[in-house]
Amino acid sequence: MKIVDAKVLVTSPGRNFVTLRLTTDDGLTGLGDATLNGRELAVVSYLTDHVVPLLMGLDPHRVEDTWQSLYRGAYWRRGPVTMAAIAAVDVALWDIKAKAAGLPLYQLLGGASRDRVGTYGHANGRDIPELLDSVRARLAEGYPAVRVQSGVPGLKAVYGVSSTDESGSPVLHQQARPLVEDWDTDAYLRHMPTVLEAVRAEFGPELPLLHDAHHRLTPVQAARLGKDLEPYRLFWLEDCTPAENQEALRLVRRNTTTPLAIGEVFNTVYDYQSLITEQLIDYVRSAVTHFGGVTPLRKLFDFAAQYQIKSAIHGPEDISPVGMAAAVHLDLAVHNFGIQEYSGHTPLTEEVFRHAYTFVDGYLHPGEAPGIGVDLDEELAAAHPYEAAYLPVNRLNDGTVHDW
Ligand code: CS2
Ligand code: MG
Repeated sequence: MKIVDAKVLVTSPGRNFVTLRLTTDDGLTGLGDATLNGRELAVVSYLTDHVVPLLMGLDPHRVEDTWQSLYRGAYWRRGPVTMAAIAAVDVALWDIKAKAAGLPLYQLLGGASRDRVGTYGHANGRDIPELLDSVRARLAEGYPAVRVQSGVPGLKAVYGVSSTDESGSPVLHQQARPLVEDWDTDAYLRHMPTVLEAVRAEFGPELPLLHDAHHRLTPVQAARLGKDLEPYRLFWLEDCTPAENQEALRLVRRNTTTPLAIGEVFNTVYDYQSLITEQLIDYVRSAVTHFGGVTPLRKLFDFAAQYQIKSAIHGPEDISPVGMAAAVHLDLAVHNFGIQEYSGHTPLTEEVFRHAYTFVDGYLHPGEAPGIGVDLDEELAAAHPYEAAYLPVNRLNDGTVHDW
């Protein structure tokens, strides 16, 4: 079997998604997600200008060899653009291999290690009452665990909570120019314990609760937050410090027993090396889409398993259903699965990407379709072309840029 065609498709059914489609001389097709939110076209160019020409004529069964030749052969290694491009090729090749075998991908990854994949959903509120309503809504949808994000008194915008315009209507985070949001770490640190107190008082001790600090704290601030939240027994505190400084986590870990999750912006195992070997974290958060695909993410999970660290694949709306499908196959197969983030997609996105994975009573299953189980409606995709979009930036009240 040979690869005879490769196309990079960009569509925006509400938000931008980049998809690689490979076709073989046997007429099999494979899809891979290459979406890098806010920097999509850089990956499109990396793929079309530099990778697609190398794929023509390759044997699609050589997944590991293709991965190594794209990673090592570029000489310039790592980084989100490179690794999103390699991820798309890797997932498309796994899709083809599994289709050729007539099996769903999880069967090639060792088969199911569980019957269904547990998820968490997002609850957001501008204030505590709105957050409690949002938690209630997620529970009604069946989510077994909930991430809680709340507005902070005195701040107009907070991560996870839509900014509103003067009329109170939500302003979408995706903007043709970056939206500028405000941030105050002290106000946030004072407010968060009261948020968790209220959520626990309303929903009791058993509901698994998560919280995302979105890289905004210094090590000592993160240690303080972890300590202050200990009474509320979080499932995890996510991205408490800017994730690129691995040493920061030593200070946090020494000072709190709140479990820690990190890694949605990481793109290789090297970003995790000391976090894993020094047991500074409890969950690894990378997405198939940003980590170079199923091949390296499986290796990361096996490495993490030696230290009792579990998987928790990043699953926001900006991972396409193609990336989500690959994640759910991996979730079902690996032994050290922890939890899967799942935000779902808009109905239009679900029409563009028809998928075999299901979400029932808060649990995902990849389905039994051969491959990853996703079909892309190219005509509908083409009717919703790329739209320029940026993530917001944060500024402190004196105008200084802060991590968003
Ligand atoms: C996130 C994301 O899901 C998460 O935990 O932190 O929503 C993140 O902000 C986006 O993926 C950025 O594109
Ligand atoms: Mg996050």
